[in-house]
Amino acid sequence: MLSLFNFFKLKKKFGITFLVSCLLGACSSSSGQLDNEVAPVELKVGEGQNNLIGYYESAPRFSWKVDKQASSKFQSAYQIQVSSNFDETAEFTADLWDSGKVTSATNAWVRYQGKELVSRQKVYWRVKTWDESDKNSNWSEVNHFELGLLNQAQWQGKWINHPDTSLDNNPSQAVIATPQYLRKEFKSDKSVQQARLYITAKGLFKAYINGAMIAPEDAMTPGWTPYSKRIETLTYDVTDLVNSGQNVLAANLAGGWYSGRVYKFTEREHKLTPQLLAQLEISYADGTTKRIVTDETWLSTQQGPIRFASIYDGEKYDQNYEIPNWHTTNFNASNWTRVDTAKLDQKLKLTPKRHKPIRNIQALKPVSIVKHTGDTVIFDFGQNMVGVPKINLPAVAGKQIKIRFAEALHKGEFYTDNYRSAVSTNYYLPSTTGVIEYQPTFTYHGYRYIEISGFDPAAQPRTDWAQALVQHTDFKVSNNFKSSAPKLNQLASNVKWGLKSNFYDIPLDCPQRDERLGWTGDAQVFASSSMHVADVYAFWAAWLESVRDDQMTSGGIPLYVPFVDWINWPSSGWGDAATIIPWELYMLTGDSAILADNYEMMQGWVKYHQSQSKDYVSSMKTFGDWLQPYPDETAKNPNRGDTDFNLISTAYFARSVELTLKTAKVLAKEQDIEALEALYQNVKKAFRNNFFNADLSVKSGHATQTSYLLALAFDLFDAKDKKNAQTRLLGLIKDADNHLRTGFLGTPLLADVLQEAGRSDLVYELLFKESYPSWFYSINNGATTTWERWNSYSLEDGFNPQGMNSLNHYAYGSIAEWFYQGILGIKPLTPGFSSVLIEPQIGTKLTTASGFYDTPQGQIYVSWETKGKFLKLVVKIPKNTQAQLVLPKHEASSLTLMDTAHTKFELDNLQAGEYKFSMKLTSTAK
Ligand code: RAM
Repeated sequence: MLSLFNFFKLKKKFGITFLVSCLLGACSSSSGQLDNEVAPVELKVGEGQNNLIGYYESAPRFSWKVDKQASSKFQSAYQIQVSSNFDETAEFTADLWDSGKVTSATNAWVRYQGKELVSRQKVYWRVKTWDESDKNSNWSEVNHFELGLLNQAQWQGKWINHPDTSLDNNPSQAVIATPQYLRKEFKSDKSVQQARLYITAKGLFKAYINGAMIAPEDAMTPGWTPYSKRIETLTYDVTDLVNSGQNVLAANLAGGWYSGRVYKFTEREHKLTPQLLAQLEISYADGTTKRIVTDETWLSTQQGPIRFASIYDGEKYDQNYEIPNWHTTNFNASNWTRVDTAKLDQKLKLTPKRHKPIRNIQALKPVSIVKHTGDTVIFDFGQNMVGVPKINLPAVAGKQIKIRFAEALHKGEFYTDNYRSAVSTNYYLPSTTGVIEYQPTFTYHGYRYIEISGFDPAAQPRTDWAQALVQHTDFKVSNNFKSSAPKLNQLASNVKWGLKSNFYDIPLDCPQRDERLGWTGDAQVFASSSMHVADVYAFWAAWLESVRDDQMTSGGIPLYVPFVDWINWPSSGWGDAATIIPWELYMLTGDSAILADNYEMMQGWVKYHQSQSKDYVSSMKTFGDWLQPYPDETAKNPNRGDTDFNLISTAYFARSVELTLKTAKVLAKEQDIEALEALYQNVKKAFRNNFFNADLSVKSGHATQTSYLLALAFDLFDAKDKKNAQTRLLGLIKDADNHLRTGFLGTPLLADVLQEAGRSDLVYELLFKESYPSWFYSINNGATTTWERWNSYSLEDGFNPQGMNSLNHYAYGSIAEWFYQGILGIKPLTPGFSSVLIEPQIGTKLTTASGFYDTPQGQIYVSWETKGKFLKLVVKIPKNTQAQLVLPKHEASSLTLMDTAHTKFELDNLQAGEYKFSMKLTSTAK
């Protein structure tokens, strides 16, 4: 048999590949014949959507995958065809675009180049590919999407609201905070072919046609964008809801983020008028159309059962105010009031929602009843999470039911201090005695426990009285990491719950207290980890559009986006989200559109950095290494940690310039490259000389782990200084008894920097530390999510007395990236993982680890198991991917692949297939 080594030496890319893989036992075709019947699969548009209506992009990007079943390994060409109609029985006609055969291995983010697509347009597309031997596949199945209303010009209606809430009528804040009920009757006599509802609100809406709630699982639509600049619109297929004859289009409307308390952080007031905008378009079989829009003919009332709604404070529901059938034709609305209207503001962009809305994703049952006294009961859901409760329990007429929330109990007591001023309480006033069912509509809560009081005291509480409807932006969360260590698995779960809890239309810092804002720093440190755990590319791309909307003319990026008037100065490490997130998304997806869309913002942020610096040293204001443990308590604001602020700001200045430079190169912005390159070198030099002495000791302030982590992670020292910097960092960790001493900015850098220094063993040690400050410390104290502080809570001492103390903050979940890129060792070598490095970090703390990462080409799977010094490793590579495998140090003679002994491997060109290795390690911990 030819040795594997010789096969790999044959560098001719295609042709030989198939043979090599068969030898490795990984080929799928037993006959050795290439099977080209298999068509491309998983067709997606934009950032990963399929078969959707209300799409936002007029020049979409197309992505697909080579099917696992295909016997080929690589794609060598593709052809995309796009049509304006589709009939399964007829030939596919590519009347919009036919790319023709394009020689390219690219299988993702291919930009549409056909005829202009317009609002409402239906688009059908399919793709076929050619493999390494130029054999073509079948055509894929046809995927379709339909565009939403792309701009204001297509909106015929007006904003409407109950007149009492119009600012001209000087409404009280209570009036503004009272949800509105809106309705419009209309006739539809002909046979309906299709009906679409385009709808949005300044505030939050829930829509109905003929009494049927549209998309009952959607929550808090349209979501949160910088409302004065851009509001997202939803498109619903309501074809089946329109009746022949009389119909009613109706909606509830509340202030939400638009006019609720979030608007003015420090004030409770509801100050702006919530308004609805809707357009129902019915197409009839005879080719005619009908349009129902929000206008002065709509009727309204504020005398409905939802008496009050606020994101922070909760909802009040009064059954006495229920209006049976208000959203059906079986209703007399003669005492309702005509709405006020307002014309569309041409400067306000109305754009189709870019990603799926928040939805009720799962329902949790209480795991126990913690306490029951009289008419009060506390349920424990066993998991800190976000959403609304759904209650079903016996009530007594006139006796108010109160529902409170808490993230934790302390010594059996319900703890709400850390919600600060957020009242986060729901009230339900029953009008009749009997079982009531209720779930709030226009608020949400971050909690693990609920306390319900005021139920029928004669009844014995049961766990089926309450469910927790878990809400987050609808995306897939993967179950993709497992190890032999239960606490590590718990940490992986905590990170996921932290993500689910705070990816609530936008990335929030926390979901429970009177804050819940899109803090840019938190987002910056967690974005990459989140991409490993969930399908959140669309989520991030959409939020970045809001960041662009909110960028200041100075180039400054607000501390949180959407911006609300509270703290108004840009911070280094926070505003750098503008450069770091686009770049990281690009590395993980390979989609250069995310760079093109954000390049101007990146440049603006670099300019802002420049404006805050002198001689390339930045003195931009900063929150510093936020919440670093054991800070110098004598400092002005110990929450900002001990690392020199200018050191931090200059390090981020360099980082942002570097990423903008890299982006300029990818986008071939030749005119910018030279200046950015020069700027980068100057900032780097200034960083080295201003903050570090010749021997690399820190010049001023404290020498912290983070000062060296920033320098090493951002590659700000010359090669000759690197070793010394690593030694100093290791020394500081040792001085801390091998504990981390890092806050929000330093923590996400730890694992990579230590791995690069050859000290993955130390990453494991930090990861497995049980004592404060560490991840497992929180788990030992009952954490089911990641906390804001390393010491937010302890079983013994209870809550950290600091006011700012959330038990559901995702920032420290940034460590999760290392589960995939370190423990499993899956790292992109090229943007989008078409070329990938697999270098698992085997550690003695674990005996098994397994998981996967979903790349645009398919799933990369790694699993390993140690028994003493023996290691078994399984690697699965998807199609159209080339992997470079770096094995841990092992005895050469012990190595087997597919149970066959081999002495020599060249593993830098593994291609699609499954590979099983075993070996005897020379040392078990790297
Ligand atoms: C807190 C937020 C956030 C952090 C800022 C600096 O109020 O919760 O996590 O980024 O402060």
